[in-house]
Order: sequence, then structure tokens, then C-alpha cells
Amino acid sequence: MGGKSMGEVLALFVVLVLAASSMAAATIHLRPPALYVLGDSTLDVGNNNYLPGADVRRANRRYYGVDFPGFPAGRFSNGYNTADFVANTMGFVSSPPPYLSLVQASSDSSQLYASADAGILDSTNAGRCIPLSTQVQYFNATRAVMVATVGSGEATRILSGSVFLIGVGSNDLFVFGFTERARNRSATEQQSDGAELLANLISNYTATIMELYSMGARKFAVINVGPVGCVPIFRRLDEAGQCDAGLNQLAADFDEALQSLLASLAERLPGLVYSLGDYFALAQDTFANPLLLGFTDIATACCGSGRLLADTDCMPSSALCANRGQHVFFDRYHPSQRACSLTALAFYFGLAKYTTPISFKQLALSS
Ligand SMILES: *[C@@H]1O[C@H](CO)[C@@H](O)[C@H](O)[C@H]1NC(C)=O
Ligand SMILES: *[C@@H]1O[C@H](CO)[C@@H](O)[C@H](O)[C@H]1NC(C)=O
Ligand SMILES: CC(=O)N[C@H]1CO[C@H](CO)[C@@H](O)[C@@H]1O
Repeated sequence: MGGKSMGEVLALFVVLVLAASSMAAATIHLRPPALYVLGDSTLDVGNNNYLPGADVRRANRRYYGVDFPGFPAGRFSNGYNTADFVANTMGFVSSPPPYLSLVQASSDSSQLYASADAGILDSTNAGRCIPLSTQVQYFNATRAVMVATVGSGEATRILSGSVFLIGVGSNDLFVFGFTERARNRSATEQQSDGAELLANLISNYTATIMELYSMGARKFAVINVGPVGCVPIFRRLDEAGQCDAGLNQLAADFDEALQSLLASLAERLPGLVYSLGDYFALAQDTFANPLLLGFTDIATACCGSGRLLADTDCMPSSALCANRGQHVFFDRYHPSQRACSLTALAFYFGLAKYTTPISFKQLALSS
């Protein structure tokens, strides 16, 4: 790795140290009226606990939440996840409640629609999650109650100042990666299959943002897709334990298209502002210099079984590592609490390398 990115990781480290001391200051700043969260398991704080079906992936058992005050809380982490930390940095006491936990339709400020296993496409893990298009409909229901309660003028004011946090796309790529393997597709075939998938993903992502915009959303905090080929479950499939380079390239191509899509929507849709958090770059820099950020293990899950503890999900019978803060990954797909915290801090305080064109903080405080 070059001196430039090394310097940038060092800069990130300094930012994180400073961040710790200015967190208290952040919480007394003005905060957005509300935070709405859409996406997948990296942001789900318990919606899937309320979905019926034996196949639904839920983080409601040991050792999920082993470091969470209380007990397993529906987060795919040893403790809090990225939704919690983003909410916290923006000045909210906690993440918004899972939409499905609300007993009745409510317009109460912040709500969270994200669902483990959800992708951009309805077909991704169909029947086992709340697909993104349904998450958007749930938000529309929240909005309808808000309009009925406070009137449409006030609803428009509240929504235009609120932050819409979105993190989705990894599951579409995971499903693609496994399907291509099962079909034994050649490298060339995978490239054309991948190009077709990307076109669908970007078209649906565009439709999603435009629908939210039509419902009054203006401020978008978007987290891109990380190097998904480096999660333990894919390293496990490689004899040498290396990342799946083809899948990482697909993620990089998706992220590039996502960046253009946001830039072009911001030009076309008056009042739309966004901050794109570059999780891909942050993860790559972390993998290249783990010790600098206090990680000693970037490849093995902390909870699981078998090779790289990635043969199974995290189960009550799994092995559990003691040094959870030193693992990038908690289970074979998901980052540890500490990795989530660093991600949220990097996006909030916004080293320019990791946020485009502004930081989550600038987005949250923009008028
Ligand atoms: C959102 O809900 C309103 C009713 O409150 C409805 O008229 C509108 O069509 C819905 N929008 C979408 C995109 O579903
Ligand atoms: C997969 O395809 C390759 C050639 O593209 C072939 O050599 C190999 O036997 C195939 N494997 C399976 C399990 O079908
Ligand atoms: C909301 C949206 O645009 N959904 C579309 C996603 O893409 C599929 C085709 O891949 C369309 O059928 C959906 O309408």
C-alpha cells in the first residue's frame, strides 16, 4: 500500500481520537427533527424479530448482543450496530425503534425499517425479510399518520429536515456470488451476469430514492457496499482464505455507479442533499492497516464454528472470541460493535476520503 493511504489511515486514527472527546459536544448541537433508517442487517435493530417464518434470520439469541446492556437485542453484532452509532453521533439518544415493534401506526419522530437479509431487489431473499420497496411503503404509512396528525405543511417541514439513512446492496451481491458459484459460471459469464445485475440494482435504487423524495425526503445519508468478498464466509470458500476478488470488483463497480447516481439525482431534484459514506474504502484501509485501528483479526469471525468460524452463523453452541474489540467481524457476515462505531465516527466527522461530497455531520446540520 502507498504512503498516501497510510497517511490517510493515520489521519483517520487522529480523527477518531479527537472524535471521542467531541462526542459530548455533538449531542448538544441542534439535531435533525428525525432519523429514518432503511436497509439491511447492518442497520436492523430488531425488525426481523417480528417477521413470521422459520427461515427468517434473527439476532435474538446468544451470542448476539453479548456486549449489549441486557441481552440479545435483534442486532447482528456483539453490541450496538452502525444504526445506533450514526443515530448517536447525530445527537439522538438511541437508534430509532424498529417499525414492526410499534404497536400502532405512529408518526413519532424517528423510525427504522431496515431488515436483515433485505436487498435492493424484491427477489433477494424473498419471503425472509422486509424488502426495500416495502420499507419505503412503511415509511409512506408513517408519513400518512404524520400528515393526519400535524398537517401537511408541518409534515413537509419535519421531513425535509430529517435524515434518511440507507445502507443496502450487500445481500444482492451475496446472493449473486452464491448463485454464480452454484451455477459454475465462468469468469466471462460472471462478468456479463454481473453487468446485468448492476443495471437492475442501480435502476431500483434510483426508483427508491425518487419515491422517498416524492414523499418529502431531502437529506440522504447513504452507506455504500463494502468489499463483500472479504467477509469470512467468502474467505472460507477460498483455499488460501483470500477475499473473493470478483465479488469485490462487482461491489466497487456498484459503488461507482451509486456515486454517479446520487450526483445526478442531486442535480435534477431541487433541495436533495446527500452524504455518501465510502464503507468500501474505509474497510479496505482497515484491512491494509488493521493494527493502526486496534484490530488484530480481519479474517476470522468472533462467533461461529469451523474454518475461520465461518461454517455457521453465530449460535448459542458457537465458539465466542474473548477479544471482540480486536475483530473486524463478529459473525461470518457482520462487523463487530467496535468496527461499527469506527465506521459511524469516520462518516460523521468525515475525512474527505470517506464521505462525498459532505460529511454526515454537515448533512445532519444543513438547513
Ligand atoms: C403514499 O401514500 C399516499 C397516501 O397517504 C398515496 O397517495 C401515495 O400514492 C403513496 N405513495 C407511494 C409511492 O406509494
Ligand atoms: C465447472 O466448469 C469448469 C469449466 O468451466 C469444469 O472444468 C468443471 O468441471 C465444472 N465443475 C462442476 C462442478 O461442474
Ligand atoms: C421499485 C422498483 O423500481 N422496482 C423494480 C426493480 O426492478 C425490477 C426489475 O428488475 C422491476 O420489476 C421493479 O419494478
